[in-house]
Amino acid sequence: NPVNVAVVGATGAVGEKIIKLLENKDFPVKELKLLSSQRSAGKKVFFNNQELTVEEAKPESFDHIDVALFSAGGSVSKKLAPEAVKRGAVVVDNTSAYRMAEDVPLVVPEVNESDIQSHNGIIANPNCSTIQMVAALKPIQEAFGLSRVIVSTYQAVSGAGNQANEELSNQTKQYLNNEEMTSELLPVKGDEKHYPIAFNALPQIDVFQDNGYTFEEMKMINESKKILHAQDLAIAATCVRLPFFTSHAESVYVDVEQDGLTVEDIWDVLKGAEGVTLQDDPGTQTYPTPLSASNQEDVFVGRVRQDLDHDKGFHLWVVSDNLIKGAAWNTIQIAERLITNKWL
Ligand code: 11C
Repeated sequence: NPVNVAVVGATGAVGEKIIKLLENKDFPVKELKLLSSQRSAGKKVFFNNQELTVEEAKPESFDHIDVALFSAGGSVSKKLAPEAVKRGAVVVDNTSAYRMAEDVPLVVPEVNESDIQSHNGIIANPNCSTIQMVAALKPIQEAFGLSRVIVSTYQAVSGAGNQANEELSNQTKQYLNNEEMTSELLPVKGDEKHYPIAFNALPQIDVFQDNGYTFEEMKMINESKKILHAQDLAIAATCVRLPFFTSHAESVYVDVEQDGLTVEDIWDVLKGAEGVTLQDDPGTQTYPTPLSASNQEDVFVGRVRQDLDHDKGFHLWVVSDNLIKGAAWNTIQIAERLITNKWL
């Protein structure tokens, strides 16, 4: 049965993708309500050839809403998600506001779909760099066991939003015109220092924590353990921003528990995994890149190699569109499964 859907953050980088996917995937929408901050209210957006006006998100906006998809930042979710739940909606939240809360399932449907059913009104969508990594890790964990993961990321600028994309465009032009680059946003809006991203690499995504890791790195660590139901998994992350617009890439090292495996064994389980596409053939220079993965729904894996010094160690290259599988598509998948499994 069609449901009433609200999109909160409808004019943001992720909100725009969510609206496109609701349309392209024939999601069973009875009525669609587009919500935003006061600043963006009044904007017009087309949905199924119908012009809709974006409204300012308020508690009353959620009256009669069945499913509310939030991606307007943590503070908006903290304030309004409980209001939506109070009014009978189920919230799929794309921010970090509720991810680590014990009574909130954190879900990548290909990995832990059944966790959805224990929701109390809110289901959290993981961080983009976490989603693609656990999608690739799950089939390996299930088949062979996992004891350790070390990941280094190569992340797209769009993870920091539309304004960050503009900053990269402007700085690129400035650099090529021999002008001084203006840096006002990256690595983190509101942090003390800003560095150019164009022609650069920034080893800081989100703010530093007391332990010397960034919040993005700790998100990858803590969220992965929760999604994989693996509190004892040893896992470390280094997150780096690079100057391209879309799709995150990750170099992932894993230690498996089972002895005697080969690259073919890892290939076999990845080939059969839902939502994962293996693109791995050194002979034909076949591997995924941020450009080839952009605008696709899957998580792409290539460059699978056995560690040269450690038989149980394997290296993988994992790439996916950070705004699609990393955000909008994962959100829509959660909402779809809420409906098809009657878990609303
Ligand atoms: C980035 N991963 O690339 C971040 C964006 O917790 O949902 C996603 C932030 C989040 O900057």
